[in-house]
Amino acid sequence: MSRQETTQAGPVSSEATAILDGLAEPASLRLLPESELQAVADAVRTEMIDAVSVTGGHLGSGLGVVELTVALHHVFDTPDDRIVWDVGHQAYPHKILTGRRDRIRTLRQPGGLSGFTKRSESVYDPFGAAHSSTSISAALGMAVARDLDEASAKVKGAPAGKRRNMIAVIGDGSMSAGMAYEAMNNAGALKSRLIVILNDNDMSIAPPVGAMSAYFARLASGDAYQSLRETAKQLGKLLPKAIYQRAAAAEEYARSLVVGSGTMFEEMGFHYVGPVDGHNLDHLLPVLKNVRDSEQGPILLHVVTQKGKGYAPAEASADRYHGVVKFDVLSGVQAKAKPNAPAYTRVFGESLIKAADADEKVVAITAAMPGGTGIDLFGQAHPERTFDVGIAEQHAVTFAGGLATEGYKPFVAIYSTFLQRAYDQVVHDVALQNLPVRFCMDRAGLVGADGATHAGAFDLAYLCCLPNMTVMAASDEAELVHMVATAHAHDTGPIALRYPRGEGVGVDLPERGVALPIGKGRMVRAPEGARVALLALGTRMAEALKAADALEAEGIAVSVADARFAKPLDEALILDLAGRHEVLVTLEEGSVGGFGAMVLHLLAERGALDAGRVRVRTLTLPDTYQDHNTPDAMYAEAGLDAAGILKTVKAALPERKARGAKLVSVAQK
Ligand SMILES: Cc1ncc(C[n+]2csc(CCOP(=O)(O)OP(=O)(O)O)c2C)c(N)n1
Repeated sequence: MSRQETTQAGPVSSEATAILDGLAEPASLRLLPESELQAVADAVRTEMIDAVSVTGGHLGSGLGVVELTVALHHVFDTPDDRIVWDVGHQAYPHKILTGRRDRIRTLRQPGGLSGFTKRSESVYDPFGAAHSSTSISAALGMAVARDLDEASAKVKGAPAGKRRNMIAVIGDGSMSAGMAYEAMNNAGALKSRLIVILNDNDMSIAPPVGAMSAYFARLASGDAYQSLRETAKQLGKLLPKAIYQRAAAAEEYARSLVVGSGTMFEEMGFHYVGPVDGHNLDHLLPVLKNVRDSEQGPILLHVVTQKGKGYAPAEASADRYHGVVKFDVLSGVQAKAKPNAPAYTRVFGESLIKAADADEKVVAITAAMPGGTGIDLFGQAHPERTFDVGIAEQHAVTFAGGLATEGYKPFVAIYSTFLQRAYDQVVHDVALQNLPVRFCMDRAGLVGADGATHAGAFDLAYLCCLPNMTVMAASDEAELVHMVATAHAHDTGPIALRYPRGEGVGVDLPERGVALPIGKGRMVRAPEGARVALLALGTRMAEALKAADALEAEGIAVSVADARFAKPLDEALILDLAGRHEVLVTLEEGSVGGFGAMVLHLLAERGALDAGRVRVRTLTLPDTYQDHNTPDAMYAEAGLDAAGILKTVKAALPERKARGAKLVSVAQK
């Protein structure tokens, strides 16, 4: 079967995966004897590698939890028992086992399965995710809802419902975020029956950082363990007596388990169990059963796994194949396309290095995304001024605020979508105090296969409303170089710059960036007698120029301006455009409530709309969460490609009639 056919036709029904044919739902998996579960795991692994080789996506994380996923669905009664996968990027094996195997080769493809967990996709996904460290909070909410239901049934004398389990599975990287601790703090106090599985593969996207990571490593190395006899005794306290006696007799039980007392988790009110070898089903299964049957309050089960397990190229790679494009299964070689222009991320990283070469006050901060943000490059040049704070965006922002108070020039490089998590820190810790923190938002606008959870859609709306904030968007990679220089020079308050995922447009890069005048845009095209003005913010400029060409070809002259700043606006430029054109269209790679809203606000305030002479249209992303697709298709859906711009302009453009005749729009003709 060719690759193409494989993609269309669903699972390869090879010998290696034949055992999965009879396992459409986890209920069938639960009927299998334990002795067959390793064969199921092997088949899931084969299926997953083959599927991701054609779709691309997250590979290493899923490979590391294959045995854990099989064991969980065998031991727990899903979907009544809830498994909440943190981030959800490791849930491909879970998708294969929960009725989605026939669509697994549509992962991240247009119209296909999401690359994360999604409630609307399956009843086996009780909580949607993609941003990290939410699983313990969500599972605790579910556990408390169950407890309230049970209490209410008791009061009403209704029969007790089914005994249900709530399980959060969270990686060691995701355990670096504050939310995980906020949830554990609450869970320890509530004493609700909740199971947290710490999937410790000693990796985040990059190698994990921080004191917690070192602590997990110490726990896993066994230094903190008690004697096995002591352990068995302590574990017994968690379990109903009969089960304990049975379990205690099992050799693997004693072999694999240690209950730590005095671990940080114990201090927080959790029963700590582990570490357990997450690839050994003989160890995992009895432990999970014991944890399932325990009547005790929150339990933390520490499972040690290997990212990329079972696929040699992944095991051998530095990032354990966290995220991959299509690849050849035999060699593991990825089909990386040759870039035509440098990526924005690289241009940003290199520009920042130059700024830091000349100024020792420049420091760079990333929240667990050194590679994704270009801070890895900066780290090679200036390691002592590079700070990877872990998945901790809130901390990253306030930490930058602290640095700024002492005269440093912090550049916080966080994807637009992840900066959402640190909003109050942006407002309260930085903007309100007018601290010169530089927010560098990679992945601004639509990102494609990662879908709605990762769309950098809202930063313009959530930053432009903040007093003291300056907001810029680069229209090409040369502009980005200048905007890094602008952010460096702007030391009187916070400033944000946004740029998209992927490659630039191929313009020449200046050797050095030059600081731009704050709040000034630029005219890109200013033909005589233009009736239409396109005012673009960011990289929609390329589509604006295409649309302008098409209109010119029809004899409609078009002015094109690059706003550069969403805040402060170039008032003179915008008022001039509104005064001289019949149609003014704003363009942005962002949600409603952003740049277009700022422009409308200005025009309304200045009375520029009062005479009704200019027709203003604001092109933004739609007021929906767009499903994953290629960015081009998503922008077309949003009407933000050249064709969409053309359509908007034509619908708005009044037709020229004889003097005195009523103006009607071209589209109304
Ligand atoms: C709030 C937030 N910040 C950053 C990310 C990007 N991200 C996705 S997975 C990941 C690493 C997660 O590491 P871990 O929890 O250990 O899981 P593993 O991939 O190692 O299985 C990061 C940083 C995210 N999803 N959410």
